[in-house]
Amino acid sequence: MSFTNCVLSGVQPTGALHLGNYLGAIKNFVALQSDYEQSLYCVVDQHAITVSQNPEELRKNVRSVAAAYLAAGIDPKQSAIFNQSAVSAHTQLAWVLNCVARLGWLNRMTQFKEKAGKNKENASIGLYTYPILMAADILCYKATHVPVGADQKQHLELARDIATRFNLEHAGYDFFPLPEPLIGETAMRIMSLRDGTKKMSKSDPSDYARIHLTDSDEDIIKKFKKAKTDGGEMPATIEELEERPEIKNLLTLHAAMTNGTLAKSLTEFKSQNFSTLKSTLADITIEVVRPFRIEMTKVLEDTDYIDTILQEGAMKARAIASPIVKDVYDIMGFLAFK
Ligand code: AQP
Repeated sequence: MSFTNCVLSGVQPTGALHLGNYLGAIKNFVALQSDYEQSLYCVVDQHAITVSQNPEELRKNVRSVAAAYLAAGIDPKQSAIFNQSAVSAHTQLAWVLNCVARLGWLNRMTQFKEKAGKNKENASIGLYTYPILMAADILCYKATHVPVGADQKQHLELARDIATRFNLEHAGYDFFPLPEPLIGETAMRIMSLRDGTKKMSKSDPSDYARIHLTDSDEDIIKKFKKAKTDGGEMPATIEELEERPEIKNLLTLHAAMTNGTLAKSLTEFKSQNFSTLKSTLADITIEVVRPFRIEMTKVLEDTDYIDTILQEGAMKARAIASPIVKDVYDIMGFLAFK
């Protein structure tokens, strides 16, 4: 079973989700689910273990991401919601793709360099080969479209390179479609509230760097009050924003949450001071986060319900991926016995 158009994406269960995850990815997941023949939203628990995880925390975080999907409005009847490790096709295909991809391609991945930092020798091999597993996540469903934040664009390009090489050198025809990234224009990269040059991230040690999707109204107000700005005046032009990363980030957040543009937000706040921008942002964010928080708290009370959704999602996903992986194995020359 394959589809003319199929959307797939995933979120790592590595901690409490933040506004960057929502505006850069999950918000689009909801909008896209009715536009595609099939939509698959995965909790990528196997990606999570590329860095050390506490098993109890991991189990909790998997349910928490599933609850976030549901709270955001992903409909489990329309979309498959599942955890990656429950569908063995991902890792089965990943091995084949490991042998298709070239070392030079992987060496160019900037996220590994950022995440491994100076201690590269001590990083897990999983962290290095993560983009291959990500290619398998997409290709094992022959997914055609992948909504992601800008940080994942390079990995998507790698998935396309791997698919192209497999098609040319192994299948001899367009077996895999080349997946298209769907990157929102405004919220493609939300930055830390403490440092406008760093991505807003779950693993940032400072809670003040991000707004969690479960933050209380008071926390949101406090975090925006403390958000870093610079000593200057509000910039007058978009060009000036390039040298002012913290202000650009606050205006980007405003644009993303009001469904506007950076230029429109800049015009609105051009003659205002930073504290007006921050308090307006806090009010808007509260309106976005509050309903989400209420719904997520409700969903999380019923873990049996979440587990049922994940099990049913995995069954749907397996039914799509198993025949595709079977075909790949056949193309590679593996003998299959009943
Ligand atoms: N700051 C961001 N701005 C826009 N989009 C973002 N995404 C993540 N951060 C931002 C998008 O959210 C989706 C899920 O991301 P992920 O959890 O799978 O991995 P990540 O990109 O590594 O996110 P984090 O928060 O930085 O997690 P940690 O700290 O665990 O590495 C992706 O589509 C991503 O683009």
